[in-house]
Amino acid sequence: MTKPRVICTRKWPESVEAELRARFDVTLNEADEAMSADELRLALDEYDAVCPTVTDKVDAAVLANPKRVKMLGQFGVGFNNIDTEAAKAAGLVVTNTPAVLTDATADMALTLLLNVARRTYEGETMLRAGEWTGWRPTQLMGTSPQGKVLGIIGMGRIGKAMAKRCHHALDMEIVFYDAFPVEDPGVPARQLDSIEAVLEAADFVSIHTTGGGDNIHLINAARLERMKPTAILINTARGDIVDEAALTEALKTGGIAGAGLDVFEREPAITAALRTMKNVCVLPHLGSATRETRVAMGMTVVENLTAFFDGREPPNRVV
Ligand code: 8YV
Repeated sequence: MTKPRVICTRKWPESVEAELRARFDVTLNEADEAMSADELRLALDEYDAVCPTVTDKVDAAVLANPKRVKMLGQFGVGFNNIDTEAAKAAGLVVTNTPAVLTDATADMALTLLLNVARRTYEGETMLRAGEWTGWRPTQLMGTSPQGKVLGIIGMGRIGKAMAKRCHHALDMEIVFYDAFPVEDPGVPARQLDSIEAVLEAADFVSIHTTGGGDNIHLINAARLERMKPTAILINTARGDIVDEAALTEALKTGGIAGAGLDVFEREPAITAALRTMKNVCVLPHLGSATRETRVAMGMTVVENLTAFFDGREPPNRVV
């Protein structure tokens, strides 16, 4: 029996690539260079399954009348790089990799929260530039998270994992917004009935909702104005959830105190303002970047592909 033809758009961890080779007629991306729209279109014509990542824009134009592809096995929990309506219209099944990256992403949100609160990235930059002249009682004073309010936007798996960390490790009070009632937030936490209410109450706001669609610029200028001038915004979800221009303005004018960003509106481009402002810690989309997590994400794609080509329902089908 001929094996299904599968293509990965980027380089994946070696153990996952070995598993893919064993199960499928797979084309890997040794050079790890992003594919162009034309290359993606060609892949949809020549492969049974294409496995994209956040860097592949699988939009309606790319998805117009594909000749061969039956499935898109996204490497990642977020899939706003894929036009799911167009994929559905083309009769494709789309899967993602939830759950396995929950802890890694919450760890990164916590890393950013502490980094911005304690100004560690500023200290490191100063040291690396050879500018440390010695200890002073008032040098790089940050803010203590203990007893402060954490506001979570989007109380799914990652939001709950962040709440758990901040409750247990930092003694923070938790409030959150979610479009749906959340019966069990996992730790003591109050669900508020609007995003505004969370923004007004919080000393730290951490975003854990999906990107794209209605969530584009969910955090806009008007909502940023609701935040305390002492508040810090953390985003490890998707860059398009926050209006970056409005955020930059709020950070420049003291509308809010700081931000920790792992995701950006036009990745990998980052504005000069965000790169240079002292009250912003920027990371290159590292949320799920641990060896263990990336292997688990890859193996989840392998399970989804295997189920699909065995004629079973893939465990993580989103379309
Ligand atoms: C991934 C992520 O590394 O899974 C997600 O949604 O944001 C990241 O952790 C990336 O999206 C891979 O496609």
